[in-house]
Amino acid sequence: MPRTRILHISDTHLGKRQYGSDIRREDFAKAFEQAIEVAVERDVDAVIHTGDLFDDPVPSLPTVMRAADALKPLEEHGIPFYGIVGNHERKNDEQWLDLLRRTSAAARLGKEPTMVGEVALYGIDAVRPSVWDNIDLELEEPPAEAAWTILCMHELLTPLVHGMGRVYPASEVIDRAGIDLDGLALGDLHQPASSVVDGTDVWYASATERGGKDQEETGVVQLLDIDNSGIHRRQIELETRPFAVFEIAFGEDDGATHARDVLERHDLEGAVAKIELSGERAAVTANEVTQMAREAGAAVVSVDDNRGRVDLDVESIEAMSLQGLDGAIEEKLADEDFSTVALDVDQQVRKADELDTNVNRVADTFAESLRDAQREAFDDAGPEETPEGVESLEVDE
Ligand SMILES: [Mn+2]
Repeated sequence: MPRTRILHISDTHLGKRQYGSDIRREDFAKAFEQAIEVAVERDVDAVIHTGDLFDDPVPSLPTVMRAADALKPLEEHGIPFYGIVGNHERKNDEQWLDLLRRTSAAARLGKEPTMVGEVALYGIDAVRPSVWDNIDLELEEPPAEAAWTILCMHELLTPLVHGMGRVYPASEVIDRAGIDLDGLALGDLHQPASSVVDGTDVWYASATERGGKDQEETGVVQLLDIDNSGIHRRQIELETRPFAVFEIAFGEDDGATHARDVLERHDLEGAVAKIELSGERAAVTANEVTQMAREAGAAVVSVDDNRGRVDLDVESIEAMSLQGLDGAIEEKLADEDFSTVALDVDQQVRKADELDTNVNRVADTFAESLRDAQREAFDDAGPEETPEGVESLEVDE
């Protein structure tokens, strides 16, 4: 078969004003533009984007226009851009990707194959957790000329991801797809990861920019080189803004001088400075630290002031039987008229032992459930909606 090259990018989160910063919004746009440049320079046969093109279900007009502009070089070079819809940008009916599709800048992948050379590409948009068990994931058979098959999804799957809220086994996806899958190209995890599951190559592309201080391996894209011998993947790094993530611990007598000393030990020039203040409440404010970091050259500064936190008396809580504690909470909850979403959030917070390590992820999931519930209640739910009609709101086939 002829060689086919596909650039896999994901989680570009266009429009994200990280830490409330316009500079960061610009960084996210630039990372996407760089990824497109890579596609043009390497003259790939297609680009696949596995979701969260936009950070928000309602991106601003300038953000949408910037995305359309960024895609122009692909059009000029005849390189198709194929996408699926991620959980961040998902709307109930038409998607932003549909708008870009109308300008012929982009196309959506679906359960029917899209051929690039002899590679059959498929895509399934991010699935709402509430319909995961029942949704049809079965793909159409590939045509006879297809030598390889790749499915694009935006989900957190084991064994590549653990303990991050709702995760599903990759083996289940491969099984439910119902065809012989050679590759499962994934988005949603903001770091690269790969594995082989039941003979299928499974991998995450990573985000193109760093979405949080704990995402250390972002800013990369994956170049897929597909020939007779299989799907070969090469990671290409983008140039992204450096992060300086550190803590300033204050003792009782520490003040501005101490803060300055710690700041001096880090290279902040042009960086995103993500600083945690810990220890004693001292005679220097978070604002002053922000100012100092700016003076030291940081382009973007975000300070978490965690000084003077009172630790919970764990022993006295443990002394109360946990069973009794849960029982007491259930009793109180039963007295209140909470929505199912609220109760679901409560349940998950109380039973999640992974909360400590993945607060952001869990918060993300909650934000998503809340948004979904909000939309079901107020938005463009449409006439076909029934009380259990979540399925009717599901993405296009
Ligand atoms: Mn994402």
